[in-house]
Amino acid sequence: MENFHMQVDERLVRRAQELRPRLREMIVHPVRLVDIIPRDGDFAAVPASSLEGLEQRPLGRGDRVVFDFGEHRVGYISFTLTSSGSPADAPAHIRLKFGERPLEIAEETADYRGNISSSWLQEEFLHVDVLPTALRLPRRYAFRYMELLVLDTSPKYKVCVSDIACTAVSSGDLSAVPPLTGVPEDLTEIDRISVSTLHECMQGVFEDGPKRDRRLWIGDLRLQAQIDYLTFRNLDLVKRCLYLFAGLTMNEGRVGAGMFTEPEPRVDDTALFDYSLFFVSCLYDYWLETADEEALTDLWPTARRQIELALRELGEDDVVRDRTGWWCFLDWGEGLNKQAGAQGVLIYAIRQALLLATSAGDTESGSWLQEALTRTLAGAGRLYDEEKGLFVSGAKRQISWASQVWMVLAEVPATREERAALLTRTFAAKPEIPMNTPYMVHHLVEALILSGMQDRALQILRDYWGGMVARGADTFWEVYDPEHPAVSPYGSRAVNSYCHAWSSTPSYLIRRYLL
Ligand code: RAM
Repeated sequence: MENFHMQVDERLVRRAQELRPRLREMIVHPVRLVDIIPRDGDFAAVPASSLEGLEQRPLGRGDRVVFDFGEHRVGYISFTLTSSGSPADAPAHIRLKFGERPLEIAEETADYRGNISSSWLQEEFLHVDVLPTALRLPRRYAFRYMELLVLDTSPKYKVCVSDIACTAVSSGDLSAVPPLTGVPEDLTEIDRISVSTLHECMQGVFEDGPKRDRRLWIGDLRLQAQIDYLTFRNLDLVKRCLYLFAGLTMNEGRVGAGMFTEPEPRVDDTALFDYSLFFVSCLYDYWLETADEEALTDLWPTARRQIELALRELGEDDVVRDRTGWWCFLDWGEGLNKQAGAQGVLIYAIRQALLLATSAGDTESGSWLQEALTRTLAGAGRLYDEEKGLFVSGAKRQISWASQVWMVLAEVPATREERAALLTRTFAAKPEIPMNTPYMVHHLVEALILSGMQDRALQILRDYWGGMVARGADTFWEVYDPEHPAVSPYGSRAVNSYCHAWSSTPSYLIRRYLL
């Protein structure tokens, strides 16, 4: 972003840093060796030779072994490399590759044609001069599978690998998660995988994905916090993230879409219309959950500011002005027009801000927020196509899931029955723009539940997340389209994140609404 500057509120940042969590460590070992084989347009791991005796098995140029750690891990790898044969007369050159799923091991790095950095591919090249050597890799990896490929030794010696371990880290305590009882088996499994997904993303902050982007995004935070309240209840981690976003804002006090934490916290220079407004939502949810007066007092001004800034984006007709470029998120996917969805998110946030204003005793804001609600609801009405019975977005009057779902979540149709009818018409209309992420499907499921369409919601949850389970998910994925399993917003599925917090919402949906 041009002319970006960061506004710092030292006191809030200090408070965020006081809330920095202690990471729990656990030493884990591989459970078996596997081979990766192609299967149905994807890849699968099948058992290979035994792990036993590996430390005596010499590996020379071109030899490879793939370790399976049994489940998804986030952590630091260590192992010992020894020589076998003559003394090591040349360095050992090895490559390690990590995959959350088998396909990341199978896909050749040289073939990568994605549109984000290839540095996200989890790979490490090592020259080891002295053997034996105990190695500990400095980078943190997110993986279940680790491939070790010997690029070269020398004609006179080979290497043996032993003591392979991973120091797995998370700030989540799995033993604190209340067990689910009396729930059908498939939902229990979906819940278990959701909890694992969130666990792996709970680090120094709520990361979106521990493989990529390994950072705090506010759209992801909103959902992570909602799940956390019903599972880990790591309330201080939510509070820390809120204080980071409020302590480090962009120009004019705008909450940024994302946050880096190392070496020092700093806000990313990306702003997204919906993500900034989600600061209000995060605070609203946190306040309802904790009644934490300190947080409300400290953070309400930042929340209020997001609404003020968003209202500036309204046109004369009280509709959010449509824009080009990456100005609002809602979902990944080609061609999605964001205008109507943005209007929905704005109304959703204004309603929450009204409660926060009352709780904070800010009566003056209460009255302009009330007026803003009336205006934006009237604006939303202008996006409604009477003939089609659906909301349209942008100059081309696009019909998408995102637009209808956000209008429902914002309670634009005034009654539950009207909201249900809108969703029913949407199914019938089969919008040309599909949903591409578990993030968007989550919002559809929640919209259905809140409109009294529980059965349909449950069916989608079972089919969609169950589809990932059927495809071998240990943790839930950033993107998933059952029709197109190789889909990626980045031009290569090798850089997709396969442990993505915004996909772990079934735990929230099941525990909050379906029990
Ligand atoms: C991607 C990540 C993240 C999301 C943003 C908008 O980089 O998947 O989770 O919030 O986009």
